[in-house]
Amino acid sequence: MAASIMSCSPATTESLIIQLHSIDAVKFGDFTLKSGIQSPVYFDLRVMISHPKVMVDVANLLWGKISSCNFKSLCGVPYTALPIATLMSASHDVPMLIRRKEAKGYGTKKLIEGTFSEGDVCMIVEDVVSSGSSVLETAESLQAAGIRVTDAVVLLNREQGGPEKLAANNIKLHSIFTMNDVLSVLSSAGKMSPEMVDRVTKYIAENKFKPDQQVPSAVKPKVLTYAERASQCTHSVSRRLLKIMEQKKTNLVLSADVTKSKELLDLVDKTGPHICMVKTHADTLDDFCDDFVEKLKQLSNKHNFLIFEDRKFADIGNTVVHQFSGGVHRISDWADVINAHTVPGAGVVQGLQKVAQGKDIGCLLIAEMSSAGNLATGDYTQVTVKIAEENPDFVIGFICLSKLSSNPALLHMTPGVQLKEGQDALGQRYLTPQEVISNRGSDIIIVGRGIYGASDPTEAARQFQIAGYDAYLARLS
Ligand code: 5IU
Repeated sequence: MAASIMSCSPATTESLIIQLHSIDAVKFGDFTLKSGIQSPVYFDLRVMISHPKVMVDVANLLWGKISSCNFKSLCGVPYTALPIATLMSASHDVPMLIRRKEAKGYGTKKLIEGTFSEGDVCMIVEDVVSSGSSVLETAESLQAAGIRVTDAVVLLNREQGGPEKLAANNIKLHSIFTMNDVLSVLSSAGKMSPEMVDRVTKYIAENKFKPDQQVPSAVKPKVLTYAERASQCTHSVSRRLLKIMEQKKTNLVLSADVTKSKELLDLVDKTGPHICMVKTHADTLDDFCDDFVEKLKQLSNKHNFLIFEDRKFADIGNTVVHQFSGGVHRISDWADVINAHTVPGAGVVQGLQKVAQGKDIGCLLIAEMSSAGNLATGDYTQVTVKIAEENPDFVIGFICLSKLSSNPALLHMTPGVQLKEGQDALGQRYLTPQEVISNRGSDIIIVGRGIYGASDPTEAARQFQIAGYDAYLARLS
């Protein structure tokens, strides 16, 4: 493995800053930045691509910063950092990943290009970091594909909250130089007039992020309460659900997976005060009938919860129209919430939405699954999130294992929850309410056997209610 790329004498930070100035990648004068701020200094690191030797020096210095870190691949943030990451990748034989700015169309175009396995660690490479948003966006896309991001490396840290914002998201930022380093090197080398040194010093001091000030809300998003989110929802069903969650202090959905309607109704009546929604599998009931539906609706009024039929529609649009509205179960007559796989593409959502027209029904998309070895990962998950975000009139959220979208109107619901982590004999994997809500940022826990399999289902529901709600309060604080 080469120690550095085709460079006779390795560059130092100082020599690189002088080179960047000489190729006009750092300029002094009067500039208006994208943000509208007037600045006496301007960085245009894109010009590096016309100076291969400078690029090589940049790549070598960046590599020197991260050579002791543990990572499996490199991902350059488009555009300037892409060729730099390529140089680092080729010279050190470390595979590269590319994050597309947007996936055009569904299915074929992936957001992350390259070969990777779930759990691989990827190092992000960037030219300039200001608030840290571009690095974070890249990290979020990689993480949605199952790739871990623990570190990022950047040439210029503008000291405008980037390291703090990334640290708040568990990403350590390594940088080669700051604005102050540029100033001191160029002023010592006589490349700036004394007047310009004063102006730039003042500008840096005024614009520098102060570590004692809180990370600004634009930088560190506030976690919203259920009530605040309810007021931001345009869909009536998510609004209703969030209001119930706030009022009843519960984020617990009971998965009532029993096979007799009387048993289901008894279970729901007992646990009703502790839940915000009941999840049914109408096709597993031996004695499903209209009377059962009527009684379930009465209980939903009595205890104030919604009804979620976990039918998992997964066919072409035309077929799901009939599965949803017809058959023995006529789900569209009684369910408040339904769900769908996105295997068929967006047509499944359009078919279901056609039936739901004029009714108060919200749809959840299955973006991730709790079972071992499932295929709802990576690009599949990302495309599912995109379909959800593009259909706010009908899609109210996801079945998932962690927070996937920052849109406050989209609800994240997680099955596979018990009070202890573990696995059943058929591949179901369990996480705790604390892990799901506090650590992974989901909104709702879905619990089946943990409640109906307990000797006292009412007490078990109460315990899950407390554990789930406490985890939500912990996240708020
Ligand atoms: N369910 C999962 N995992 C999933 C999806 C649905 O467990 O990925 I999509 C359903 C299956 C069952 C309930 O109805 O959630 C979980 O029941 P237990 O808590 O008994 O495992």
